[in-house]
Amino acid sequence: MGKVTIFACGGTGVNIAKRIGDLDIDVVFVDTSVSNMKTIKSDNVFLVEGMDGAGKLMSATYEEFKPIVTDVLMKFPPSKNLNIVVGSMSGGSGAVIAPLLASQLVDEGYNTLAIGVISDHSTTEINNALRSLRSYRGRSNVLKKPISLFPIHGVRRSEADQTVLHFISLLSLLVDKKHTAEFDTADLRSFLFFDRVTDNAPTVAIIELMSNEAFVPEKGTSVVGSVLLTKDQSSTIYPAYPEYMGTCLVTDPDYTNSDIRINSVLGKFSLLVEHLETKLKTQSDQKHLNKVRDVTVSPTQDDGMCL
Ligand SMILES: Nc1nc2c(ncn2[C@@H]2O[C@H](COP(=O)(O)OP(=O)(O)OP(=O)(O)O)[C@@H](O)[C@H]2O)c(=O)[nH]1
Ligand SMILES: [Mg+2]
Repeated sequence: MGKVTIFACGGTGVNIAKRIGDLDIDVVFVDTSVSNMKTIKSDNVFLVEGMDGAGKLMSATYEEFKPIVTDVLMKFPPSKNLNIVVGSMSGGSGAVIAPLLASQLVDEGYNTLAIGVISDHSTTEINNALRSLRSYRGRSNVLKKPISLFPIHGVRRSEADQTVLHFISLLSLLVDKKHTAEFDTADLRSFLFFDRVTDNAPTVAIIELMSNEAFVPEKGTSVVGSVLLTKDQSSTIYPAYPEYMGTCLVTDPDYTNSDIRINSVLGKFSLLVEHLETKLKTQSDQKHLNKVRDVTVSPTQDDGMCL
């Protein structure tokens, strides 16, 4: 087993994870679609039987996948260091598989981070994203465990994919003992399971990346944890100060990034949900205003045919 295991869920998860070439990352592909899986040159494939895609209908995936969530983790043992669950939140497969898998991993005590790509090209996509987000929150409530989610939205597909790949490379650096110092698996654990080291109740924390500069958190939000990725031992974090902080010192001479701060933010989840709800309401208001024209027909035949 490598240092990191990625569970790539649904079409988007599979597409993005196929592009990961790092030997220290194990990728497990989980999908409902036979055609998506055909192109994968790996044995780490879990196909949800009895389906051929979900056609963006989340309930279909829920029925089939819920009873077999733990089968995935038995067949493909999770990483002791870090597990990343990635998929679209706007389709019918990844939007269900990812929250079920991520919450199961968290419940079993594994260091886990979910990455969710949100697309908003249609009402269905926004609705699914909201359902998937609420599922993360609902699972966190039921399990009484914190879940860390890195959402990506408002960007084009290629940029979203790039952001996911960049974030995965940063996360794998966090557990890479060869090229870093000072940051242990236990530090990552305290960052993810923030309820153990702070007085905050478990909920869904939103993970964000930023450069190490002073900033003021948005109203209604609070930075519960931060990890500073830096080459410079004397670097320190700029305010806002988090409740928990870890420093990961990058010793790799080829690392060229300037200081990067990974934040875990409480309250931001609500802002994201509100933002998507507003988008949805705008679309439904427009639909209301712009009534679809219809025509009245008088069939001549009993079966509805008009002759
Ligand atoms: N960023 C990104 N977005 C994608 C990609 N493929 C599809 N999408 C978008 O994500 C949404 C969900 O698509 P998929 O990820 O294929 O959905 P799924 O999870 O496989 O679910 P179903 O196809 O309904 O079974 C689509 O409506 C697209 O807008 C991809 O490779 N990258
Ligand atoms: Mg699909």
